[in-house]
Amino acid sequence: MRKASMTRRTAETEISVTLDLDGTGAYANETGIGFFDHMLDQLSRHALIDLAVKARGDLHVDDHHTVEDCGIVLGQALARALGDKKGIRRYGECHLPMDDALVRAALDLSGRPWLGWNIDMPTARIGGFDTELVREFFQAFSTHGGITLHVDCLHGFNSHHIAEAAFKAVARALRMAVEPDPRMAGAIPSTKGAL
Ligand SMILES: [Mn+2]
Repeated sequence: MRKASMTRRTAETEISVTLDLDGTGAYANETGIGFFDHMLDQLSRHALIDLAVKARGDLHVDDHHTVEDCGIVLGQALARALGDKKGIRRYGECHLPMDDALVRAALDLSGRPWLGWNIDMPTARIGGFDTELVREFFQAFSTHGGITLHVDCLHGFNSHHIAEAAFKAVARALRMAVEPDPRMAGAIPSTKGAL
């Protein structure tokens, strides 16, 4: 059962995440930040991971703590649901076009956190959403999920499209990486014998 539920409470945020890696892409994300919910919905739908993120954060300060902490808990939940990673593909990649935007994501469920981030947002905001929080989210997610993650924007001039293409690209790469590989026959996909 590749599922996990996690809750994290600090003075700044209270976040709960429930996910099922073998889901259908059903989602119920309520963070209090409309654009961020829209991005989490994309992550779920295009990774085919069932996902419910519930957050109550200090949005009167700004969205930063809530977005970052959702990345932390989502990463932790992913790592827990993956368990020993037996029989998975481990690597995933995707070139994701969305109108003017073309974003490439490549990832390794290595247990070694790394974020290579090559995205310049043309605007500081998407509606009321601070565009630099997209990177903050993936930094927290890759760190706490133990993911080597590279995300590069190859083209694009619309911030909404670039951000959404980034979430969808990571989602598709994640779908590939967490998928059981029948040829692995339940083995851990590493010559070290552990990931
Ligand atoms: Mn959109």
